[in-house]
Parts: sequence; C-alpha cells; structure tokens
Amino acid sequence: MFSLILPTYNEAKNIPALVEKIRGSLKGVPHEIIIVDDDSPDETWRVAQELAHDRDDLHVIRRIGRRGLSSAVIEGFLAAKGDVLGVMDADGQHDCGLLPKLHKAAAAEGGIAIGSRYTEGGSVGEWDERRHLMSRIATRLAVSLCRVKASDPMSGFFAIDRQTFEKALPNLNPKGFKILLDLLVHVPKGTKVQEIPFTFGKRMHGESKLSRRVQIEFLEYIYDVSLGRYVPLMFVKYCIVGSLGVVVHVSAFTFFEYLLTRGGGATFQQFSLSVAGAIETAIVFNFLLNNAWTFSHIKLKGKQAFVGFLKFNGACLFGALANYAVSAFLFSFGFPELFAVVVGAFTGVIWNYTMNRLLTWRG
Ligand SMILES: Nc1nc2c(ncn2[C@@H]2O[C@H](COP(=O)(O)OP(=O)(O)OP(=O)(O)O)[C@@H](O)[C@H]2O)c(=O)[nH]1
Ligand SMILES: [Mg+2]
Repeated sequence: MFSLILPTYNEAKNIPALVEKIRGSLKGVPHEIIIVDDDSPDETWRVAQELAHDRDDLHVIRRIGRRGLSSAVIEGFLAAKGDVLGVMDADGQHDCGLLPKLHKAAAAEGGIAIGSRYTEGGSVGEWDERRHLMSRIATRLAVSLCRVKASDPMSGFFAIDRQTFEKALPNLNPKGFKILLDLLVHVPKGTKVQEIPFTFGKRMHGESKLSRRVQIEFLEYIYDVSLGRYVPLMFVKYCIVGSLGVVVHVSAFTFFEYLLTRGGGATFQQFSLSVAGAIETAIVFNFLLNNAWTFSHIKLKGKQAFVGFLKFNGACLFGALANYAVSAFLFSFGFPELFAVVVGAFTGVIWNYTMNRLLTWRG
C-alpha cells in the first residue's frame, strides 16, 4: 500500500480538489491519504474531516498546539499503514501525475524516489529571480555541506520505503521544512536515491508558509549537520549572546557611573556599585536572550523561568570564580598577563555554558 501524507496549514480551499486529483492519479494503486493539519485557523481540518467522513482511504490528524512541516510529515509517516510512504504539498504545486511513478520507483527498488525540479527535464516553473536565487543557494549549501547525492534535496515531493524511513527515524530533526534533506542525511549509506523530473506548479489558493523563521531554521540545520558536529550550534549562539552581553555590560556601567557621579570622579564605592549594577544588567540581558534564542527549543516559561533565572545567576557567579581562579593560577606561574586573562575568560564561558546546560536549560 502507498500512504500519501499531505501536511496542511491553511489549505482549506485547496484540499477538496487536490484529494480528487490524487484519487484519479492513483487509480489502480492501493493507497491511503493522511492529512496532517496543525489546527489551521481556516479550519482545513474540518474540511478534511468532512471529506473523510464516508471514505476509508482518507484520514485526518489534527495537531493542537504544534507547528512544523517536517514534524507533521514524520507524524503522518508514523500513523501510516503502507509499505511505501509518500509526501506532497497540499497547495497544488506538485504534479499529481507523478505519484504512480514515485510509488513504483520506491516500491521496486527501495530507498527514496524524489520528484525533482533540478534533475534533467525538471523545472521550477514560473518563479521570480529572487526566489530562484534563494532556492539555488539553499540547494547548493545543502548539497555541499550535508554531502547528499541528490540535485533537489529541498523538494517536498517524494516517496520512501518504510524500512528506509525507519532506519533514519531515530536521528531525524523535526524542526522546519527540510524533511527530505534530513532523511537523505540520515538514511544508511548506499541507500538508492532516484530522481524523477517534474515542473513545479503554481499555488492554487492561499499563501506560502516559507517564512523568514523557516529560512533561519534551515541555515541552523545546515550548520548543525556540518560544523555543528565539532562546535555545537547552541554553544556558538551562547558565545554570540555573551559578546553582546559585554557591550550591554560596558554601556550599563557607563550609565550607572554617570547616574552616581554626574560625570565627576568616582569613589571606590561608586565604582563598585556601578560594576555590580552592570553585571546584573548583563546577566538579565544574557538570560533573556539565551532563553528566547539559544535555548528556544526548551524555552523556560512562568515560574520555571524565574527559577531558571536564579540558577543562571548562580552558574554565572561560579563562572566568574572559575575565570578568576584560572587567571590567577596562570599568572602566579609566570604566564603573560594577557594570556592568563584570555584563558581565564574562556574557562568562564565554557564553565557557564556547561553549568547552564546542566542546571538551567536541561532539555
Ligand atoms: N501541518 C503543517 N503543514 C505545513 C506547515 N507549514 C507549511 N505546511 C504545509 O506544507 C506544504 C508546503 O508549504 P508551502 O507554504 O507551500 O511552502 P513551499 O511550497 O515550500 O513554498 P511556496 O513555493 O512559497 O509555496 C503546504 O501543504 C503547507 O500547507 C506547518 O507548520 N504544519
Ligand atoms: Mg507551496
């Protein structure tokens, strides 16, 4: 059986005609269609449920409180009965006529059969130059950095045999749009990959969901599976936040000192108060940005965020002590001052990161 997943978000107007077309194309191929909708505001799920009412070959999964194309596809695959699993967009851009070929290719030879816009004979259709360029850059990055052997690893139109999917499943990353790329990265070496050309069509109704956020998630993913193996993305983000924190620290220090001295010379007490104020300001800034960005996937909310903030303060205090201890130790052994300070600072950053990973953002 061929299980075809349609991930949907605000596709109510497209679904009825598309389901009919798919039915026509897959005449003679035992199949089921699974619509995975993320509780669309336009009630795609309701339209789908009405269509499914008197049909055994159509199923609907309505996900509440969750979003994401990749995770919707994975969830659809997990609910599917077929030995070949397929996916296509629900906006009419993918050619239904290709479905029997994709199914046949994956059923006969195993592995993945891709509906490809970039293999010989395929085309992206009527894209403007900007979209064309974006897609080409994304495809090049994906092919070279992820080392996958396909000309269109960003396609959302493919079929895969169940066994191949299950082998890749434990390592899949459910964020974003790049489900095919992620599968290509994680299927066993030597998996058969076939590309079948098609021309990308126009969206029937509604708007694209390829947002800026999805594009950033894609870049993060590319980093994760290439350089991220050596230096984790979260650590890089943590360091970026830390560097911005230094700017905040210096600005806050200048502000507090001016507030206390009105521009005159500072006493030791005024200096110390300004430093303390600047440290706490930087800690608040770092905590908020790390929580919103570095650890967005395990973001702390409400009471948890308050407790996390206290832990973050604690971890930073120990980080400062570790920083001081290492610098003082190196300095006392005759290492140059600057070297001792820089190594101390790095120790502090790595210490803080590790402690906060273990204590504050544990997911
Ligand atoms: N379940 C679910 N489906 C989604 C989500 N985002 C997009 N989709 C669906 O995934 C398919 C592809 O999304 P599109 O917005 O058409 O993205 P695209 O085809 O790459 O971009 P365009 O060429 O601009 O249309 C469509 O069927 C969408 O409804 C989501 O968060 N959850
Ligand atoms: Mg689309």
